[in-house]
Amino acid sequence: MNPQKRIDELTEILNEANYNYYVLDKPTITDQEFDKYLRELEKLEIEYPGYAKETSPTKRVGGEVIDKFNKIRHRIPMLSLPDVFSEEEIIAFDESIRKNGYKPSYVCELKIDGLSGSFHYENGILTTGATRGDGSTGEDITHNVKTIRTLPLKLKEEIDIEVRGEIYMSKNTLLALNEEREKTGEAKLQNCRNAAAGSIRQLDSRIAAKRNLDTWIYHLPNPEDYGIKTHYDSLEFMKKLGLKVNPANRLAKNITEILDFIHEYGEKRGKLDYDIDGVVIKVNDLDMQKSLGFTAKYPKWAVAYKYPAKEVLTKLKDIIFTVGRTGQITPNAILEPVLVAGSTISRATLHNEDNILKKNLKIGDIVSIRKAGDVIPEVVEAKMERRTGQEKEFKMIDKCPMCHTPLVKKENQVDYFCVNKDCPRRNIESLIHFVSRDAMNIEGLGEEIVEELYNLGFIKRIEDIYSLKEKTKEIQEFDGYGEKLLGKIIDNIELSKKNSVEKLLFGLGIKGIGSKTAKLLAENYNDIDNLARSTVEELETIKDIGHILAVSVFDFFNSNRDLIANLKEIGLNMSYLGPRKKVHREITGKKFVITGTIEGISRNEIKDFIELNGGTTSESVSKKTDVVIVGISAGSKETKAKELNITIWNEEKIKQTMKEE
Ligand code: 0OW
Repeated sequence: MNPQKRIDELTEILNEANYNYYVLDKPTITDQEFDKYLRELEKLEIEYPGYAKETSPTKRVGGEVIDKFNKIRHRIPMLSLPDVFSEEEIIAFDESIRKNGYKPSYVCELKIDGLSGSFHYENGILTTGATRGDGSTGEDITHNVKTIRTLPLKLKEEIDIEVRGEIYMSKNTLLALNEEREKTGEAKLQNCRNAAAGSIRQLDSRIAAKRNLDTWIYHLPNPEDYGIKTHYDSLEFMKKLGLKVNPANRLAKNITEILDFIHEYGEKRGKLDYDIDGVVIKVNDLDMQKSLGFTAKYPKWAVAYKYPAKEVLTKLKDIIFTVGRTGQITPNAILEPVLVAGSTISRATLHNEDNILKKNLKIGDIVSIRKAGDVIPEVVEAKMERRTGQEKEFKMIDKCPMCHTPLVKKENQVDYFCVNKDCPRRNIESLIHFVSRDAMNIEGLGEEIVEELYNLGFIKRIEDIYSLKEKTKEIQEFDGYGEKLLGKIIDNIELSKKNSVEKLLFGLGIKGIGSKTAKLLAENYNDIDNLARSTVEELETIKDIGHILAVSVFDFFNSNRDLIANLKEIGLNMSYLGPRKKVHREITGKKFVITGTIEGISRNEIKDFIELNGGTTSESVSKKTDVVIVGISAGSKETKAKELNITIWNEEKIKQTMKEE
């Protein structure tokens, strides 16, 4: 018997059997036959390891253990979806498309509640699997993706393709896993989504292989490369390749059909063997998608309708106050623990005093809780009819719960603040923010550890984080700080020095600067010295940076020169390492008017491009106009531009400029 030939044969038989069993749910051979073939193949692969194929089904059981996740950049960003919660918002979405003169039909898809993944095939062979991450950079999870039995290791065609879909865990799998964990005394997995996320991020693929993960494939990032014209056709195309595409997907030619689909699955979803948290509505025509374009985060041609969250009742046991890094005081509800949409809730923010008074909440009330947007728990209202008279009135505190400084409430603002710059709580929160995932991302330095190291005096200010390594001996004297744990934290602290500068900018907690704006500043200034030297006026020319943010950045750098110098001295990277965004200086701060049509580029695309580069557009030509972009059949605006001696850009100039990314 020729072992290579037999190995190829068995691989083919078993992969085909897997496809029929897991993807089509139509088994073609019995489990016994499958096991017999699998055992024969495993034996042959051990005897002739060189003959084992990349697509061997023996990879499904895992075996590869990695020590960390490598980063993978997505060639085409993996976007998220804007959430809508009502029929009116769906109608508004449809209108926003029709107002461009389009007559859209849609595809409705169940919104699978898992985590999105990108799957690359080369010559029909599965080569890479990655998480979405922040949309541009994800984590390499190939070793675990190969254990997902419904994701073919080999497509039915030998083509290069990237497909995207949701990795999820079925309800039945969660149940079975939790029964197992009950026996072994492990904590139960809260819900399918977290269970899937935790499983796919296992370093040991043998563990992932036991979690019976599943997928639904729902997106082809570059359909035009395969001559595909509609989203529905791209789904059919992927199905033909052997990928698992949800049979519930449905064309909808108008709002009524969209709403019918939403109502139908609002009823059916409890019976599905997987969690859905809504319905995804996508424009079907791909040319229409292309001309509608994107915002920085979302496509303009799709929305996710979210089913209303379920409400549950529980007892409001107490109201406690936390102090944020800005000093903001937040009242929090301490609740009798209760299960809401798959997770146990025991706390919820009450936002501010006004919200509590408006809802007339009293300590001891029975309150209704729901998870807005399926993530943040919200206290909806007190059940007045459940009152016994034992409830306690709520009274706002007037001193900081940590340092007892009298609280300050600014004119017509709702929030109270602790204004003591040395308030321990504020410093601890600032340090927690600095090490957090979207900031310096120092894994292992969790909130409790930061708080404890602060209280033990090892960390008082940001710079102290970077001298912890010299204090390892002293810290180890305290229990809970074993050599291994501390070693990992120290390594991650050193690693954080290599972060791209936007993570430091966000970590510094500059008032009003979130992670997105921090990235914008990093892209535009490249390194922190340029940013520290910038004037308010110059900062204001950046799109989305208004006067208040410009002043906040300017003031921060003028009052934190020592901190920046110290961090530089310590060796933190101070420059932007992401993909360089070419800034078109000839656009920044200039006023444009577009007249006529530019072949192949929509007016919206030109407007977005100009605004992204710090320019503005208006409809009428005046002495204040800097440039008039003239397309085909331009009208009086071109004449006026010539009279006013205003710079004119023709079609070739604007196309050339937009190409220089
Ligand atoms: N969760 C889903 C789902 C879907 C993507 C591709 C273009 C824009 C979003 O079922 N059916 N279709 C898409 O289309 N995305 C989905 O999930 C998204 C991915 C990232 C955040 C959401 O989970």
